[in-house]
Amino acid sequence: MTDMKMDTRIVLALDEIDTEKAISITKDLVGHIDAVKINWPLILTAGPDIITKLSKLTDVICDFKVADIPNTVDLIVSNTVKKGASAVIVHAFTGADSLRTAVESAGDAEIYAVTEMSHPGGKTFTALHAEEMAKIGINCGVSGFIAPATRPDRITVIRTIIGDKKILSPGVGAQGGSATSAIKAGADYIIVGRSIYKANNPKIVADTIANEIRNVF
Ligand code: NUP
Repeated sequence: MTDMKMDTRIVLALDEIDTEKAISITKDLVGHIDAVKINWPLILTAGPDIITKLSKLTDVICDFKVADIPNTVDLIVSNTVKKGASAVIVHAFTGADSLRTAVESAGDAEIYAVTEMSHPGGKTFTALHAEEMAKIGINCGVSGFIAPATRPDRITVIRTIIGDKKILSPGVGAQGGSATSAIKAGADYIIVGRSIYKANNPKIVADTIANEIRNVF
């Protein structure tokens, strides 16, 4: 993949499950976001060909949080990339063999590994091992990491471990995190879902967040 755009630094979490709406929101937001991230809800309603459709409009990150043995990881990642995904999100707790397989199977596409999840439950297990997961991700050659905008101090910790690899931070808006705090803490991109796709005017919300981010630099 050619490197993902870094213009607005917004990745839209497109968990809208009405297929037509999902496509029209994406069309409307091209130029106002850098990529869309899709997750199981939209795949389950629209079918996996939605990856290909959306990939004609923008970069598509498939948030499949793959967590499996290497053979299954290979089957999932390679077929997701074949459909047109630019990047796939995987869990890191599966260990080095599964992570390495994800990176190899992705080819030119990118793999982003989850360090610590953004919801309160993310503190129970993932937060305790986030630094180790970041280190193992680096050793296995992942391109970036998912770290929580809801706990910006944790983004800063992950940044010290991963150097200039990417950090994408979910949890802005609906989960209470702020775009400015996440970017200031060291995130490269913020991932925003409901606050944008459920808004009456998604473009205005996206542009407001993009301006907020521009003011940080
Ligand atoms: O730790 C994570 N937190 C999180 O919210 C890892 C994720 N991948 N996500 C995803 O980001 C979540 O599944 C959803 O698709 C998006 C956040 O959406 P929203 O809370 O902005 O609506």
